Amino acid sequence: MSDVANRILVTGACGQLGAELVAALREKHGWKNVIASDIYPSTDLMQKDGIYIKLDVLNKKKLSYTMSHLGIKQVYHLAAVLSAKGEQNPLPAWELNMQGLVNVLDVAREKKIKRVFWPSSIAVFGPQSFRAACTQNAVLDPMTMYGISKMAGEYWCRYYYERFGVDVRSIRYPGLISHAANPGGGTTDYAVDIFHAAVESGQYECYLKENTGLPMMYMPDAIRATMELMEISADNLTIRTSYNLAAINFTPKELAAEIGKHIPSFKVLYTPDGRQDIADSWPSSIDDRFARHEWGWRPKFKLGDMVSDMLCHLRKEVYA
Ligand code: AKB
Repeated sequence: MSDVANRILVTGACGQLGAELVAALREKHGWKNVIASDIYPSTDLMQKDGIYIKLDVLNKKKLSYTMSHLGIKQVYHLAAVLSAKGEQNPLPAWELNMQGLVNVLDVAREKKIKRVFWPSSIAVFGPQSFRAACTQNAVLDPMTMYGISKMAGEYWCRYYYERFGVDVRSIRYPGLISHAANPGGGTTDYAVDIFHAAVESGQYECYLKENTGLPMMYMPDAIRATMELMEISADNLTIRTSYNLAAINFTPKELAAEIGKHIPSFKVLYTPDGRQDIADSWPSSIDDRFARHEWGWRPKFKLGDMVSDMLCHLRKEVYA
């Protein structure tokens, strides 16, 4: 495949998933072929390993021009507002999450883009879905604007695939944990914040109750899953809404205990806030058998591996 045939655009590249996905895609496809974009002005940091452009996905004209001008063949459309932030301002969250996706899908149709990736979330589930081992085809019952936009987005993706043949692929991510980039505005963010607090101050005030179990995943697994899904032949795939994906399930108490094995004096105080209601509406674990059967998905990181690796990286940064 020529360089141009591989040219990729990543929207929302400055977010938690984007920052690491851009690096992994550049490693695989070459720095010239992966264009990072977000709404922020360019900085040296964003440009240091490749091309960065300021791009608002709500500006369809500029999106369309960018795709033609740069010869884009694949898009990873990550720009979105997450669950907790979306509840503070539901209408702008709907606008970005929904219109942004529709713009990307429609430009992909016009420009005959080869493949599109779009992240969905466990937030599509809710009180009427299964609480444990929530299945692929469980009822979708989102309680947040973020979840509503992800549910609607899944059907937009399937519509563009069925109606126009746009090869769009999607994963319902659980909470993502990473040492390289911070999440912003999610309900599962505590599972990242807790590590920074453990290393920096030895104590953490958690906004969820200690026994709130949620599905989570370490970023290297999430990146690998994303790239595996985008590389598999379309013939293997039967789900054109979004694939359930699972790795590790734990409560704040279990995570704190695992961190305590490395930092015995670590203390956590539990003071639940509005995010508790969101967490309570989500499943505590996910059944991902379709991803396993259709594209061979297997997570590598268990709770203990993830905690050791996170602490090792964060300690290096703090004591560098
Ligand atoms: C959030 O908490 O909003 C996200 C998600 C589960 O999609 N991390």
